[in-house]
Amino acid sequence: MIQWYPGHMHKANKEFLKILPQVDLVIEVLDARIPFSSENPLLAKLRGDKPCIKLLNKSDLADPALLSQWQRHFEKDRSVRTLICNNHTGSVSGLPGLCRSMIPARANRSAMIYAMIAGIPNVGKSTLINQLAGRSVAKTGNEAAMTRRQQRVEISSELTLIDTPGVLWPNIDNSPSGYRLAATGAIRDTALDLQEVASFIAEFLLLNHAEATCERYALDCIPASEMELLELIGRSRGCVISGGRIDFEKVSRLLISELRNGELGRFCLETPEMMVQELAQVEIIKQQKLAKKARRRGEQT
Ligand SMILES: Nc1nc2c(ncn2[C@@H]2O[C@H](COP(=O)(O)OP(=O)(O)OP(=O)(O)O)[C@@H](O)[C@H]2O)c(=O)[nH]1
Ligand SMILES: [Mg+2]
Repeated sequence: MIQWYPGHMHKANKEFLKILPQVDLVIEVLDARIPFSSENPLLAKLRGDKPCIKLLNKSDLADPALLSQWQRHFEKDRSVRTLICNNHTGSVSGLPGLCRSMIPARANRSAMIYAMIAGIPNVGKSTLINQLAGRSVAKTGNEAAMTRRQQRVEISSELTLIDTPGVLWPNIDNSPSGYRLAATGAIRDTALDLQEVASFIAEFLLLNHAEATCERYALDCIPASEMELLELIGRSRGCVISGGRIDFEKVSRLLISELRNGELGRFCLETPEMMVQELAQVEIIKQQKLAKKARRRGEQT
C-alpha cells in the first residue's frame, strides 16, 4: 500500500487546523484527474458547514465529460460550489467572484474575505495564487512539497488567499487511491516503487483505453496483461538493456511521465460510481479487521 506522510505534513496539518476557524471559506484544490482520491477526507469532517469551493484544477489534463459528473456529485453538498480550471485558459479568474457570491458583504464586517487554499501536494495551489496575484509571489515547481509554510497573499481589497503546504493524510485506506495519487505526481517519486505505479497505469489503460494505447505505441494487438503492455512499450521505445532484456525501470518512468504530461490523452482515473464501490470495499475490509481483532481479544480472555 502506498503512503507518504513526512514530518512537515504533520506540522502543516496542525497549522491548518489552527487557522481554519479564522477563515471565511476554504478553497480545496483537487486534481481534476482524481477528484475522489485528491479530496482530503479529514477536511470534510473538520470544516463543518464552512463554505467550500472545490476547484477541479489541471482540467487541461482531464476528461471534460467526467468533470461535469464530478461537479454534480460535489454540489449535492449545499455548502460546496465547484469551478473547473487550469493554468492555461484564464479560467481561474472566476474565483474571486465565486468567493464573493458565497460570502455576501455584511454591514458589520470588513469587505475582506479570507480564503484558505488547501489541497494535496503538486496540485497547483501556488500556481493559481500567482495567476490571481498577477505576479510570482508563491514558489511553484513540478515536484510534490514545494510550499513548506503558510503564506498570505492579498489579491485585492476584497480577497486574501492563504497558501498552504500540500498535505496528504496518515492513512490512505483505499489502496487504488494511493496509486492514483502516485501516478499523477502527488507523492514524491523517491517514496515510490515506480514499477508498481506503472503497472497500475498499464492496467488502467488496458481496461479503459486499450486501442488508443496500442495506436500510440504502435502495437499490433492488445496485450493480455499489464506486464506484457510494459514489455511491448519498452521494446517499441528502445528501453532495452544487454541481452535484449527490457529495462522496466526506464519504461516505468516513461509511462508515468507521459501520463502526467497528458501525452496519453485527457483522462479521469476515477468516476463517482467507482468511488461508491471503492468506499464500500474499504468499509468491508475495515469491518473484517475489526471482527478479526475482536476474535483475537476473545481468544486471549
Ligand atoms: N497541466 C497543468 N499543470 C499545472 C496546472 N497548474 C499547475 N500546474 C503545474 O503543476 C506543478 C505544481 O504546481 P504548484 O503550484 O507548485 O503546486 P502546489 O499545489 O502549490 O504544490 P505544493 O506546494 O508542493 O503542495 C507545476 O509544475 C505547475 O506548473 C494546470 O492547470 N495544468
Ligand atoms: Mg505550493
